[in-house]
Amino acid sequence: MNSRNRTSAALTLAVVPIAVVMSLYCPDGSAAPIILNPSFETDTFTNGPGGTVAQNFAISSWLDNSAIDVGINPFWTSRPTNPAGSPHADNGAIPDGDQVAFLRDTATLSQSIDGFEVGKTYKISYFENNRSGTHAPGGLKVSIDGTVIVADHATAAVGGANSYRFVTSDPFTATNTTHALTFGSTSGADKSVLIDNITIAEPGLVANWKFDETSGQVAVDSAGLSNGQLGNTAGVDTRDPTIDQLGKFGRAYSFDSSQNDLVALGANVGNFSGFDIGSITGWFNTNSTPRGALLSYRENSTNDRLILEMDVDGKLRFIVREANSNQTELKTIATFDDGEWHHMAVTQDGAATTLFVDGTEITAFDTSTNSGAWFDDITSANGMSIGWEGRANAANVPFDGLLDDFAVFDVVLTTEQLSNVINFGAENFNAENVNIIPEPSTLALTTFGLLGLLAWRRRRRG
Ligand SMILES: [Ca+2]
Ligand SMILES: [Ca+2]
Ligand SMILES: [Ca+2]
Repeated sequence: MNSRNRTSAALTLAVVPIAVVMSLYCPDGSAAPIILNPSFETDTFTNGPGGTVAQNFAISSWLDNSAIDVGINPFWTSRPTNPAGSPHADNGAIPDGDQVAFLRDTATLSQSIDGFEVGKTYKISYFENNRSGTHAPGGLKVSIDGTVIVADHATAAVGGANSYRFVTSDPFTATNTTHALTFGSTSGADKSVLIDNITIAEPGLVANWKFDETSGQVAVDSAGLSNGQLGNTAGVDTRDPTIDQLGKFGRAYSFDSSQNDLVALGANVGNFSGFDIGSITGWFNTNSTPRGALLSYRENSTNDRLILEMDVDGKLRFIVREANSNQTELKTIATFDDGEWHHMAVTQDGAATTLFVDGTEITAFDTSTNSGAWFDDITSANGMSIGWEGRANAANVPFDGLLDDFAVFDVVLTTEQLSNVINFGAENFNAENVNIIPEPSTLALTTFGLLGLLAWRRRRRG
């Protein structure tokens, strides 16, 4: 090896440590306040109908204003195998774990939550339902330090084994590091409201599938509640994507179109159905192009859908189709089936859709119908997946290649936020302190300089 070749080898080596150091130095961007016992799973009540201190004891980490009108259902003779009774939570599928909390008449349930960052904006999400029959509808409001963030509203029973309703609060700005979150039932007269699975988040990032798993069957949503399932079943099956692949950030999933690989998200449709603005982002890498869906949100029995896909000609396409008509269809002229990582982003501000590839706004299209349609325009949506389309008349539309760091936002990303998503990952979209990260060029010089010094020493020794 002559000295010129040695130099280029060192330069190639220098690239690898940069990626490693970058991931170590990436700011988290989410100093998260923590809600304790958020799903009411800590305690096991054995006395019915499940009230707190009059029948059992206080709910761990929560304060209430009543010994009997607040509690947990079901109560048990032997948890989790033998519920002795569940008179309050008498309908609906429990959203998370085995138990929910109930509030009756005009009860309150509060927790002082620590870890807020002053000046930063947050929102609360939770699931709600109501006792059935004459006990419905109840009323419920949610407040932070007395300021209402979910207005007083009726809480009808969902009935049967239906899902509880997913509720997201108005955003609020922290004025202290600690704030009191209070749920209050408002209807009185033996109306029981049911709540479960309370989460707190900075508004913006609704779902983030980082595809960093190295085992299991769950594509974890690290930002929200929309965990996905690998393949067609909860067990190992032929449609599971191959996980633990080298990704753009950490690991990635590899999708085999010949097996119709997918991440199934159908159980989470309700977490997206209300959005009329927002953004979708993700990385893809393909060099084999059957027509392949990146993200599909749809009505299974029709062709109505919101979809991001690679078309047969290697061009990226975004469609919102409702009432059997393409409300929006943006298809690039450029092709992206070159076996390289590309970043795609779609934003929707309520009037029009904007498509970005690798951070650059696409302005020239093969097709450019642009109505401003979004998730909420797909009525009766009941299917969702990554890597596969799944609508009624599609020949499967399976994606072939690698996908990484998919995310859905309920805000229109600013130029700076999109830049953060591309450079630091979707979870860091709000990163403000990115300048603490060493500049890649500086790192490259430092690393190259170190390797060059080592090479020089080796040469000296040799
Ligand atoms: Ca629970
Ligand atoms: Ca599976
Ligand atoms: Ca990843």
